[in-house]
Amino acid sequence: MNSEQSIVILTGAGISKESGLDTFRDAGGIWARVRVEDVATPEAFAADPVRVREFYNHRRARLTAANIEPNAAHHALARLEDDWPGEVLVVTQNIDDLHERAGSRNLLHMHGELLKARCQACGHVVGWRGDLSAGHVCEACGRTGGMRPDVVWFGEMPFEMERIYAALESCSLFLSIGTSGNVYPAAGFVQHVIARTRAPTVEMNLEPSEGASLFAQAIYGPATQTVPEYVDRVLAQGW
Ligand code: BV8
Repeated sequence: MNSEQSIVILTGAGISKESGLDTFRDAGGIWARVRVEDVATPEAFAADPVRVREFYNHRRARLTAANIEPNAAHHALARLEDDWPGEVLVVTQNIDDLHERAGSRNLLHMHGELLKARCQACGHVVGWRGDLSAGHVCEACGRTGGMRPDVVWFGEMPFEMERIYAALESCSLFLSIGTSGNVYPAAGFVQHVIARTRAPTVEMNLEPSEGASLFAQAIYGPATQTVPEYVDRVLAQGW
């Protein structure tokens, strides 16, 4: 356990499930109700911006509801960042703000953030907690009609990829928590770590992910149980 040992943690929708937010591919998940092609691609937004904004308005209203709070797994990762002597970086696929609200600071939202909006005309990004509509004016360029959720749709380049790959290539431990391993490039991070480091790779999920066979270790169960237990163990004795 030394300050040279950095930890990279990839999280997905499963870490927020016990906070009351839906996952995508579980039974009853988001993609069981709407099609990716209709709400999560640039083409969908061009074809029917009202429908796409509504899809995110509904999720933003859910996320900002009073009863949605970070859970013990989010808090455990924030505690790991505070107490581990080396760097701890959380790379989340999630667009919710539960990691921040739990206290994580060294955090990258590779698929963007639900509580931000971006102007398609000038690229200006602004915090956004209410509904988004075509009538909203960009505070930077004054144009209307171009405000979109600041999230990464299918076919768009995820954010901060250079920083993420640099962190993966120098980590001493890679954890993947609450993700089904269906979406790239995130689903390929474990192979990147294996190809370039000797770091242990650990999957923590409710059930084996698509990439389960690639991980050196697997811990299955609800994140609010498995993640705090694992963090306690790492802080007490390393890995
Ligand atoms: C891109 C938007 C390139 C915001 C999302 C190979 C290489 C590169 C790209 C591709 C490739 N093959 C295919 C592609 C294209 C595509 C892709 O991956 N398609 C898949 C479907 C095959 N990828 C892309 O388009 C990406 N862009 O590659 O660009 C590029 C290159 C040059 C120039 C331009 C572009 C962009 C991908 C991002 C898309 N946006 N979301 C939003 O609406 O949220 S993806 C969406 O899926 C979410 O972000 C989500 O986070 C992500 C992954 O889902 P999961 O988080 O894993 O959620 P899921 O429900 O699937 O799983 C939950 C898991 O939790 C389950 O396993 C469950 O068991 C577990 N669980 C449940 N409860 C609990 C639990 N675990 C613990 N405790 C519990 N209680």
